[in-house]
Amino acid sequence: MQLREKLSSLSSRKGSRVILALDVHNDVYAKPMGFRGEARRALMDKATKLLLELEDLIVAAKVGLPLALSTGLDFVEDVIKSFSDRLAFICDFKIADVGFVSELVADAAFSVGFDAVIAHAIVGVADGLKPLVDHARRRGRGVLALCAMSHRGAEEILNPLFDKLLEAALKAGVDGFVLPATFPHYISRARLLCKHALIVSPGVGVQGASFGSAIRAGADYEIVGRAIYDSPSPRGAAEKVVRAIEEVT
Ligand code: BMP
Repeated sequence: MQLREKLSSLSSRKGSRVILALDVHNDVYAKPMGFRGEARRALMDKATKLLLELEDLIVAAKVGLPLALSTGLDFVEDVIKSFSDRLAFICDFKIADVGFVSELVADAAFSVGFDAVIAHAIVGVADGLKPLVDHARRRGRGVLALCAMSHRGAEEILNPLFDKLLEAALKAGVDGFVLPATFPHYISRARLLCKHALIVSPGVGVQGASFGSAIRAGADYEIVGRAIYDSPSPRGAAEKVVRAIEEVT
């Protein structure tokens, strides 16, 4: 099933629009080599327990470099295999390279079972996003394009290019956009320009935007990391996000 349909079917089934950013970490590489195995196992345990605890409250897990580098992709593949009927998996390596290399990275992600990869739209269409999107399509997977970011520095260089980035992403034929809850006007504008686009949005919770605010601005899903996994009660925190989103929908 394509990412969009998978997310939407899981969302209707669970009554949730939450994507968990699974950035759990424990400084594996700061430890001497002989102790890394133990640290790695502890981290794998933590990630697996979180997904077990939250699987009915979230529609997807977004896995980025912090977890993938610490545990390796074999572990990620095992996790995807165990949960793929209940969760979508989005690979967030923020690919930003020439098409050939982007395809190599995406290939690794797709081979371990990810439904989609996130790529920077800043690389442009020709020999950048386009071959990546074509490649993903051939493998039946998706590409989400990052067209604006959530941190303050994004407003210095990247976000002022938003219209061009969105246009490039559309031209390349991506499946959707990653847009910041902290600057919701980008979400509203994308929704206005592309009524049916898939929009996922980080920046709620620890980064300052309120839960539900990205959905109110026009996003389909909110990406939440620390506010859930760093909470003393991840389940309680996730329930709070789900409720806040319900209130605005
Ligand atoms: P948190 O809720 O802990 O702030 O996590 C947000 C997640 O969204 C992180 O995985 C981060 O890499 C990602 N993200 C972001 O915060 N801003 C962006 O503009 C794009 C992102 O992918």
